[in-house]
Amino acid sequence: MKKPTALAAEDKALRAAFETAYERELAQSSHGATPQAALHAAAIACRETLARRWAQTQVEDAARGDKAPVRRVHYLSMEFLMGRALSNALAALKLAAPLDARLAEQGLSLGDVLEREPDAALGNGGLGRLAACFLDSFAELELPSFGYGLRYRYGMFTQLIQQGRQLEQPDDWMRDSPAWELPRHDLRYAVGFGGRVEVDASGVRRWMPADRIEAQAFDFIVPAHHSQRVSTLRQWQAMAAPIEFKPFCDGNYARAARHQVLADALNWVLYPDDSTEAGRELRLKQEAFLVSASLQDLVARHLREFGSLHNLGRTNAIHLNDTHPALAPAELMRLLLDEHGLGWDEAWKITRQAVAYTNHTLMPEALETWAVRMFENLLPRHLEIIYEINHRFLEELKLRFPGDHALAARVSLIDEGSHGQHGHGERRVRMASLALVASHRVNGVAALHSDLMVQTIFADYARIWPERFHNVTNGVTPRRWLQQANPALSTLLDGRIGDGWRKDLAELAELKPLAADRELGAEFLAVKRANKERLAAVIRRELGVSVNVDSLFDIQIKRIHEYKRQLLNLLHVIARYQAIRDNPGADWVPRTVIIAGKAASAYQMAKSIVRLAHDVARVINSDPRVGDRLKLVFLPNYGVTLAETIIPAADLSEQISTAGTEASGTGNMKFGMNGALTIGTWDGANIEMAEAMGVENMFVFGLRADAVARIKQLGYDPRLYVEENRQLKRVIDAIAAGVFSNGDTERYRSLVDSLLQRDVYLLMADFADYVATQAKVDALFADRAAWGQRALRNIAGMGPFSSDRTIAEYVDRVWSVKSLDS
Ligand code: NBG
Repeated sequence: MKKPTALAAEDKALRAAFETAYERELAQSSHGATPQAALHAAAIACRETLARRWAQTQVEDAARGDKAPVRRVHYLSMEFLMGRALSNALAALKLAAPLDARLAEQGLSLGDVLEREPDAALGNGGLGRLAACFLDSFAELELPSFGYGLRYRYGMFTQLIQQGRQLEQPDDWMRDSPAWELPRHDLRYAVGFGGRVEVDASGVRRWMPADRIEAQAFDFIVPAHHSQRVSTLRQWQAMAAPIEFKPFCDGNYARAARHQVLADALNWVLYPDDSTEAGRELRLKQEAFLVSASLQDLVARHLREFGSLHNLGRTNAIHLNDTHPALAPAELMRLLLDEHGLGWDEAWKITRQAVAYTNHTLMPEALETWAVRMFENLLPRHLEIIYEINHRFLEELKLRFPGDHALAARVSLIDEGSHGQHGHGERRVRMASLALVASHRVNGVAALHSDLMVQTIFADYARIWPERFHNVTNGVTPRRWLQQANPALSTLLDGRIGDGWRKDLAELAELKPLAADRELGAEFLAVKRANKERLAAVIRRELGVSVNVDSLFDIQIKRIHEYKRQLLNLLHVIARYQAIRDNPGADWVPRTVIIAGKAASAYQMAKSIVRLAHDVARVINSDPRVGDRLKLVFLPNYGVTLAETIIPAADLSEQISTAGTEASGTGNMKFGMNGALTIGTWDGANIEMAEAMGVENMFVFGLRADAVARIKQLGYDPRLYVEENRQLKRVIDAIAAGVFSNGDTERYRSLVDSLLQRDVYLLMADFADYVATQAKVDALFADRAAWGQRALRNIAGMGPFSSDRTIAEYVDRVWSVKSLDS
């Protein structure tokens, strides 16, 4: 802890920095400044302190030497979904109150200023947001670390809704973003593409790339909240070689600017999907660019600190966030062999010590593979190295499993193309296999997912190296998702159990004996109601729909995907709508169903679900017979910032994926710690949440993963469920008959057909139990005190779901030096 005088001094320094930011960087007086200018000035002022803390952190980390028990972590991720930065910085630096006061003198409000900051949405969903939560915990746990990513010019697309349909627009987030980053002009590395491999007289192989693009580092600093430590997000920017002068003089500008275009493309866009061939090549280039620049940076730092590479694997961890950066082991081998002259065995030993891999989904299409042909064109030396790794791996396998050619074909780093999802007889490099072969540890992100991972997609590898596989359940940072998103609840908690939970979330357990306290229950419900009012105002502003804040706020927010079953949610809404119309006089518990999420631009079924949500909403919300007994709203352009408003206002959290499909979920945790009850399947981290809070405190429904597998094996016929259930049949018939599409019976034909004929995610099988469980939700909600008590029990059980606990486990099981010897 700092002494109060030191704090006051820093505080004063920051106020002064705020003033000088106006003068020197914005060249204006603070008098009459706009909220936009104040945002920039505040960011610059914070950045000054953050930069000082960054330098100090590096000094401390470098002083640890090579006897430190924990290695420096290099977290490689194609995605970081950071959201806004100012409110987090102000909270960490304890500057919100002074800045608020200072802004008031200018006639500005802090809230207004914060609202101007665009989200840094450099990620698609859970995987990217997890990486951002991890950076927060890296700082909080004082872990020597670097997050490495790409500095995308355009983030996750902006979702517009036009006549109920999703339209994608570029997300030009940098335009109004304040200057958080520190450009590192001295940190530049050349990354090669294409060309050929030459062998010199002594047999040394050397890659002669056709193109070289420079990567320059831009650092974004993430502060700890309980110390002066920071963590770093280092993002790479491709810098073009100078224009080609000759073509320029000849008037051939396109030719002269060739390098510029090549470099720019690398940073253009975060891929929402990889469904086009052109996109795939660029995507592989982006991955190679991230991996190469990051590892060159690591090696350079290591040599600066130790002068030799032999201890690189014992002092550095390289963590692969899913398969996207799986090229890393090949690139590290290349650097060690070709650039630094190590022999194969030593280089491989170092690589295996350093690399670890987290898998984030069982969806087989997410395991990237690249056509050998494309690989050869872009990364010929890496392909050679991958062949050699594979050769040695398969030789070893022959000794252990003699004669098992089928096993060898299945686990080989090269898919020979005779079968497999891409077919066409084309040979492909299996990136997940490369990650598995090269890693000393591999983990899934929740207990069920880690089990299924070794039983299904990685079963062969788990048989070869059972000791490599383990589980680390996800978590989220309570600083952003509870403290900042829900200040009123945080204050309430502080008053009852002290503020230690902000550092150690396990302290939430102290709430358990207080859960039955009626006064606390009432105060909790009052906080919830105020948060619902805030969300209701957003809904009114965005959609012009008024919702009843005393209705049950039933919320599903996440990427739109068939396995997440937003469609099951809609089927329940339609069933409820039909029941209300049948019997408007019954004692309905009023509900507001809120959905938000983006569909991948090429994912037609997901887009159709978005459209159905809008069609159903239009019909229900304008039906006078329904009134506020039921409303459905779809909030556009879901992202981190919108989530920060939605989650604290939730009564009910929908976590309804088909059991065995959602690797973990992290939204489920954010809702739980904000006192929403969960209706969920026995899937992902829902299971561990239920166990932590007591399963009687969650609304669990649906088939379990083993039953899902069994039904599929026996031959699942969704039509049987529809024929048997009149309520379900009526819902499906209404969609098919065009009740929600102005009589258009074509609009949802393929959606209905897919439900009736395949229903891959078993909506029909789970519908009845889902609806019955929703009735239990209604019954509890009608008893306000009982609901409040249940919500408090949920919060009390959320202690284990802090990303601080997750990172402590990674340190213990993966990143500590001792993990190398076990
Ligand atoms: C997602 C899973 C989630 C999980 C996050 C973080 C991908 C590929 N996977 O269930 O779908 O919570 O990763 O681990 O985004």
